[in-house]
Amino acid sequence: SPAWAPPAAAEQIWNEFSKEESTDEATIQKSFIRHATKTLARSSYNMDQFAAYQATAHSVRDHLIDRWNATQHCHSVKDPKRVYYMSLEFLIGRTLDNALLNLNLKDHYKRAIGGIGFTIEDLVDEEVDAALGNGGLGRLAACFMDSLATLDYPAWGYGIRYEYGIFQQKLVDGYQTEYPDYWLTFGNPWEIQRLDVSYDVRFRGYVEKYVDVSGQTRYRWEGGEKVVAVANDYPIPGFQTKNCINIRLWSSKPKKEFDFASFNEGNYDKSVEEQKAAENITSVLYPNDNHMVGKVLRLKQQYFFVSATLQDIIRRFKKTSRPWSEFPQQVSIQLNDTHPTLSIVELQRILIDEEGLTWDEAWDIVTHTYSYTNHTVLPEALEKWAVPLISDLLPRHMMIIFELNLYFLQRVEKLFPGDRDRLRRMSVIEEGHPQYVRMAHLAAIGSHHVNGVAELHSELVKTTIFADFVEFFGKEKFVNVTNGVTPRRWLHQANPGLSTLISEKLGGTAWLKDLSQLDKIKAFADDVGFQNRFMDIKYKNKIRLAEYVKDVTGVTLSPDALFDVQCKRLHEYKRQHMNIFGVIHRYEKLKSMSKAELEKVVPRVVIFAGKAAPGYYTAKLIIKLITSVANVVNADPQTSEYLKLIFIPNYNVSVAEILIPASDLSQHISTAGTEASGTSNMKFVLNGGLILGTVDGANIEIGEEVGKDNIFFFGALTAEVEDIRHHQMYHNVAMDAKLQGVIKSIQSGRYGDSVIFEPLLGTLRSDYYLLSKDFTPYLEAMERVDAAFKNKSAWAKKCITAAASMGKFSSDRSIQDYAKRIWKITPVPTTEEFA
Ligand code: B1N
Repeated sequence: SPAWAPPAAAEQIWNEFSKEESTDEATIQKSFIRHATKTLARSSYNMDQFAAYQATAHSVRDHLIDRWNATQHCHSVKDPKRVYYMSLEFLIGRTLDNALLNLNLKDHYKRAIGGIGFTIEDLVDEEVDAALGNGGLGRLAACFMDSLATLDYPAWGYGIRYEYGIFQQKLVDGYQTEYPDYWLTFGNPWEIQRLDVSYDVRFRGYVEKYVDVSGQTRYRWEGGEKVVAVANDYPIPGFQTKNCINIRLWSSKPKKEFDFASFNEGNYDKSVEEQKAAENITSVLYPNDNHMVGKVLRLKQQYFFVSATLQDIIRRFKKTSRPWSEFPQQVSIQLNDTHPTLSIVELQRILIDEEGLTWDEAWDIVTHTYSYTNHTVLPEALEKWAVPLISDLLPRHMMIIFELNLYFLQRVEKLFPGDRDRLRRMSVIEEGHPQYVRMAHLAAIGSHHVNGVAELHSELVKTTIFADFVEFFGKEKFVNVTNGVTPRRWLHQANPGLSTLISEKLGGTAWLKDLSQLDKIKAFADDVGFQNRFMDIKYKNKIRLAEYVKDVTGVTLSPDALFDVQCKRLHEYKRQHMNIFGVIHRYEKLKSMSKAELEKVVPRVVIFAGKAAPGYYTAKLIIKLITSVANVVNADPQTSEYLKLIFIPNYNVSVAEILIPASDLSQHISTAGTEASGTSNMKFVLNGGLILGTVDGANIEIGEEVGKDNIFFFGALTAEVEDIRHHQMYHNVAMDAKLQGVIKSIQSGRYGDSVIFEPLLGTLRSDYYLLSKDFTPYLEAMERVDAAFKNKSAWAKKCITAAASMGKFSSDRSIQDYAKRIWKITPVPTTEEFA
């Protein structure tokens, strides 16, 4: 149909009412009341706090939508190269407070909502987290969207709208139990359902070979079953810019609402079966972090998401009638790990089967479009899919994978003639019964750049999993982009006290868009007045956390103690068990001390938080050990002044926002070479806490920035780990004596029936993660921490210096790295004429 334009008489009214509403108090109040009464159908006698949150959210959403429309209009007119960030996880957390701060509306809403008789802080707390991710990988995607929006890049996020996010964790008898996270129960004001944006996605079926009019042999994928992907949009506002980008999350719907034939035959079950199967695809997020589980439904999720996303990208590309050869100049697609790798195969399929390009033309476009981020080198996390599984679900894709692998191996053979073992190592196909498709190989072959997420990790990527690929493609293809975090959420929003202090000293909030300016705060590190204010903010944050802990666990904490935090997914490589063994060692030592000795001890609060994958037995046992030790330690009057132990249940983004600003010390103690980057390490230091960590991941670069006096390093180095493992394997190496003492203490039954912990203690026999080797150095590092904490002013100086050194770790810097070196895109500010 021809483009619509309002009739002359309506034009003025259209222009007036489509403009962004003003932000004076009365206008906000009117908008709140309009949404309360019209959108939510509430009246003044049945408004509760949750309804007030919803009304507020809807009124803020109006602002987001205005900016979103302006941004889209601007991008359509200017038609710049865009980046598409494909991720199966976006761990966004709450939106209200973040949107208010990014739109610079917080104070306006505070007053307006206050005037109506609600408190904005209370309303913010009513929101449930959008927990569509497991941990660091998903949260990184969310930080990246904030930076892309803030820096005015023309970008889209694409993912899945899971109906169930990461499970909710409760403790029952000290064990983790999982409950479904049905986060959409009361609707979601932050999403815009786009029933008009939908695509068919095919599964199974068969491949037909035919000869086209020009005599070419071609293939087409036919038959099978189709489901529909429907778009749901999540506007992401930038900080202090009109720019507002979009995360588009797909949900699955049946193609046929209902099988009437079956229904009429009285076969009711069968008639709804298909519908249920279609809806299942986007039902639940797989709760594994750094671990591959080869379930068919997960593969279906991946292809469903890939297919819908590519159709959407191609539709947008085709609007401007450019030739296909210009696709890579208009489109850059970033793969967040290998999870969306089928996208490479799908684009190749579309170009040759549907668009009629030759194989070589198509492959040239594909390999100039994609780039791939690797997030882990742990073997158990690398994705591989059984060939029969792919053949059944995606028969044409399996053909294309074999074909591109053949061409690839022919090129390898040419460069390294006769090197059979090299071909075996580099093949996309792992031979065996069954064969497997190695997704990382596919991603690397189909991408123009592969990046790791911290310096060390990027080196490991080049020397371990992709060593052969570096020799083949050259090292320029393999780059590092160190992760970052958004200072908007992780400082300005989570720690308003510290943000205000910094803005006061730097004369405004510009530093929140250019974190390198933090450097200037170093000048105040020796200033006692500043130290006091800085530590007073920390103290208040510790009180806020203590109140929260009291609320959820009943345990009382003293904010004068050293708050020592380890919050992250439970995993053996992250070594939460080393931490709890250290706590047991400390407790035993306290028990043996005289009163005079005790008085010299630095009181400590050790806090754990994090979820274990539901099927990860050892990780769940570590939680049980922590809670069992906590029960004993917290009830011991002899030590209670000096040691408290807390496991905060259901760790998520909004818990992190309370926890991180309140820590004096945080632990990042993975076995060297295992944690690709870590990102909470950055958040903790940015909030004025120090790190106790191994020489691993981004800890290393943080150490370089803050200086060696302002970080507590310990433990074996990456280069040593393999030798130590080898040595342990073939020699009778005695376990560290102090660790033996800890194990005896557990086996004494002091923390309950020790039989249940035997499988955990058993892992120390082969000790793959080097707990024994690192235990004494770990305890020694702890002693250095205690000694340092005693000198209040010196400690404050360390914290200030460290926090002020964190400029590098803004996700703005990461995004600018990607944009300039990999995506080749430039900012496109949404200018006034579009607003
Ligand atoms: O990605 C983060 C890093 O900071 C962490 O060090 C890294 O462990 C994390 C399969 C993963 N790597 N791999 C995953 C998540 C889900 C899944 O299904 C793997 N997560 C990481 C950001 O770079």
